[in-house]
Amino acid sequence: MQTFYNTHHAAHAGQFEMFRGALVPCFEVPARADLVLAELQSRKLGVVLEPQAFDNSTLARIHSPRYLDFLQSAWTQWLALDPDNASRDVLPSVWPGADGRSDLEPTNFSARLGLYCFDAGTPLTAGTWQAARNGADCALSAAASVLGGQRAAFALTRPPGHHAGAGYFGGYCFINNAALAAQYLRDQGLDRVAVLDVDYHHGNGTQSIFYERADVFFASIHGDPRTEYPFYLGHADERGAGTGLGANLNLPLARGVDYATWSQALDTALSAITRYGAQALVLSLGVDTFAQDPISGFKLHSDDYLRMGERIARLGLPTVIVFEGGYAVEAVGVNAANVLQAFA
Ligand code: Q9C
Ligand code: ZN
Repeated sequence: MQTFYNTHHAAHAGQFEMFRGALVPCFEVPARADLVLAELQSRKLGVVLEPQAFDNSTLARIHSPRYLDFLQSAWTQWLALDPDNASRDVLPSVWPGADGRSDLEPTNFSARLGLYCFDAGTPLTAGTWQAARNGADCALSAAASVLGGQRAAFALTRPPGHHAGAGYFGGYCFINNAALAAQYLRDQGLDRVAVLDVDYHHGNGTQSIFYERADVFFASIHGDPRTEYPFYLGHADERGAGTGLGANLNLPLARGVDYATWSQALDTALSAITRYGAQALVLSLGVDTFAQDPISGFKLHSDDYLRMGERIARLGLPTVIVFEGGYAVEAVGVNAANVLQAFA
């Protein structure tokens, strides 16, 4: 399998995220991607490639121009507020809330930051744009590789993407790599594309991007949003809207479930993708379903990722695999590589 590795990922390295009134060290660290790469190389799993460079207009197929402008210039604006900001991460402290206007862009930097970000756990740093932008190239390159006839391709990148919406970041995510890949498959001629999100957290960004569309089916297996992040989206009754009604499938599960229960939801999702008639699959591959994950609540074990990869491969679809979450750093390489190895 071809792996498109983001050689710029470590340019994004947050120091702290807000948790219960304190700044705590980030869970989403550069070592995550390094360890996946090391595991692929030690198993000689396929070939590691540099991505092609795609135009910004490709990103604008998913993200709003004003959001992309903000992301690209945020660090410079942050420094302009105070040169001492060079040593500080950018974290928001004010939001529009449910009744604030989002049609107007405030002039004030902090106000714009809150407009474009939904949590206080996603530090933006000096190299965030560089890392996320190169990650988009990895996802698009993987999609191009699959369109060129490869059975599957892997975008090995961080920061992850599935919590990012058309106009916002959060949940450690800035650019929605899976959505970009799905849109690229559509734009290059496929009529029906499915996104399967197996990260522990609901892919609220991906769901929102495609919610009113019938041409991209979104299925997600995740911790029940009544207790689990991102909380405000991911319920079973969210089935899509307008022409997209029926093209969204959420399979929330209670904390504590193991692979026996989780894999029943996987079978449900895969059957729905088959019934939908997808011509290609984008897999949002988070391995934070692992029993030892420090911020998640499922109980999957390393061997379960082999069964997961094998089962998803049996769908028989050309597949773009995009790396998302997974924070048990020492196991993230083995778990992700198990999915890829069993798939291939
Ligand atoms: N103290 C992904 O897996 N908050 N994002 C967790 C931990 C955010 C996870 C709080 C979790 C986001 C891509
Ligand atoms: Zn996650």
